[in-house]
Amino acid sequence: MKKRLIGQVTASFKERFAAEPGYIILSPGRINIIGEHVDYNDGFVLPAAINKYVAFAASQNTDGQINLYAKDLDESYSFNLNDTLQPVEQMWVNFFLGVLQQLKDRDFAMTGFNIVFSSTIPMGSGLSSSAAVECGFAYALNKMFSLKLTKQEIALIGQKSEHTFVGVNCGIMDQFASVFGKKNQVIKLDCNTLEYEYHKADFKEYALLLLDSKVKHTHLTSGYNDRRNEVEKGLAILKQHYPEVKTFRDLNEEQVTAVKDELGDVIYRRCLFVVREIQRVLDAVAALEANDFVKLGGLMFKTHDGLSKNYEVSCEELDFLVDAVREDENVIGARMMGGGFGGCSINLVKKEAVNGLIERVSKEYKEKYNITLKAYKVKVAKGTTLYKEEHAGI
Ligand code: GAF
Repeated sequence: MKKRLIGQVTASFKERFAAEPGYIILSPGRINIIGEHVDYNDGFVLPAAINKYVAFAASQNTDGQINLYAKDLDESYSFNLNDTLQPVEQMWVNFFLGVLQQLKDRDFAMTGFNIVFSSTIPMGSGLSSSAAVECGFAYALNKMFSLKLTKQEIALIGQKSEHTFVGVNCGIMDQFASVFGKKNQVIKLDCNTLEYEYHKADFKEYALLLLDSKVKHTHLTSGYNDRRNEVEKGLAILKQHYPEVKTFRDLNEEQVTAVKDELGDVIYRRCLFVVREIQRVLDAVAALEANDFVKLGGLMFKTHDGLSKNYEVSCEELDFLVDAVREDENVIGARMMGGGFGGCSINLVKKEAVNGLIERVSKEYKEKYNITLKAYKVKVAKGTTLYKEEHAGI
């Protein structure tokens, strides 16, 4: 699949620009085992890059033009390097413009370039296709123009570009996972300090399975930014009561509950979720290290319930998908994954039961919602990489 994707962007690049691409870059989507909506709350997360990618074929040019071609959409966009950049209507273009603006702000020397890209990451499914585009593009520019950006800078540029040109105040998890992903390793990331460590993504007799509700979200129209505002308000109130507190990780459940009346029901429940979820990630890492997958799975179910009832970022279809596996003896953990309001659930399933489970849940889902479920058996893969480099001689 990876080879096919690369073959396709290469052929498309040659057809469009009558030359071999100088660079081929692969930038992966991500899963997250646990730690949802806590990256922007200074918590810990446990994501990993997966074997679904955005592939870029790229080369510098000499005429100062920037030519982008979205192969999957058959849409192109061209402009001059010296043009003033502003968000445009074609959303995919904004991922590129945002990154470029970040580099312009840093006064990096660049020339024009040509890019063709194509993706196997389903869009709007909570697998971070947008972060993969941002980071893959920043990575491509880094290589083409020898900008000497570190991996962390690439991730931060991706995040900032999402804030400024896409309008989603996302945390750092998606970009970090896409860039820092390692084969068969999950990343425990401290979103406050950006310190990270890898843990083996070996779930022994269990497989990771994603079930795509096919309910599409865009974080802009969803409540993502609203949630950020709510928890910010909550933290400000909590800090007045506990002056020693700097971030949510300094708080415990009892402290949050003691201020319940002042927080009000909604903000109280948001804050409660955050404090609990930060702790759950630490417990999950301990469970993973101890090969206690039943414990890990139990925490995933708890995360789902918190996201659904207290953080309110799930939706009926995702709740259905999680409930459909709750009592299944072959499934030890499941929850909605990513920003929410649609997208995928992530499931830990006995390897030999995966196909049967897909069949059963697909049937039930079709009956209930008349939607054809999609299932992805994902593997934990390497982060953004240069697949091929040939000096194009320009
Ligand atoms: C989205 C965001 F982009 C991430 O930063 C993160 O907040 C996630 O939702 C929820 O955990 O993917």
